[in-house]
Amino acid sequence: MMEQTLSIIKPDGVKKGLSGKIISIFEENGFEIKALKKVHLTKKQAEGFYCIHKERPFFNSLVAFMTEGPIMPMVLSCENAILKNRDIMGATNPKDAKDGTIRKMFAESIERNVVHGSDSLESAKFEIPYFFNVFEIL
Ligand code: IDP
Ligand code: MG
Repeated sequence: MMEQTLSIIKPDGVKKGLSGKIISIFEENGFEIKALKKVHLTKKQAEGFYCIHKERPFFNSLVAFMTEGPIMPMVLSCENAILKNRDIMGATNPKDAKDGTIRKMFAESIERNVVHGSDSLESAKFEIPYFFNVFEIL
């Protein structure tokens, strides 16, 4: 089934100049980039995006991290895009991520882990329109 998922290159990835490499990995793995932009989130915008995590102990630190510099959200499309993107990203903690995954190759820590990816159809349906309107998704 053709699906869309939201990917974000987080502030650490943008700052380290990894955006081109990461986009290449998505394209080489058969994803089509349907939308892409660079934005610098406000505190409120980051809190809204991660509202499902608001009770977690790492929430404030996560919001501070996600607002420390620009991010690059994008909409990726392919068959089973949501799961496939999660596979290519690797585990949340880079210590647990498999060889060859983006987080294994580039992430510093469980928090500074370079990329975000929607974890379900439900979250993709919330996350994609958080960043892109219908005219921006080609
Ligand atoms: P995911 O990004 O792999 O889906 P989530 O559990 O949804 O992981 O957590 C969202 C983000 O919050 C992570 O990508 C990471 O940046 C941060 N995070 C998750 N768990 C921890 C933690 O235990 N300590 C610090 N930051 C965390
Ligand atoms: Mg998640």
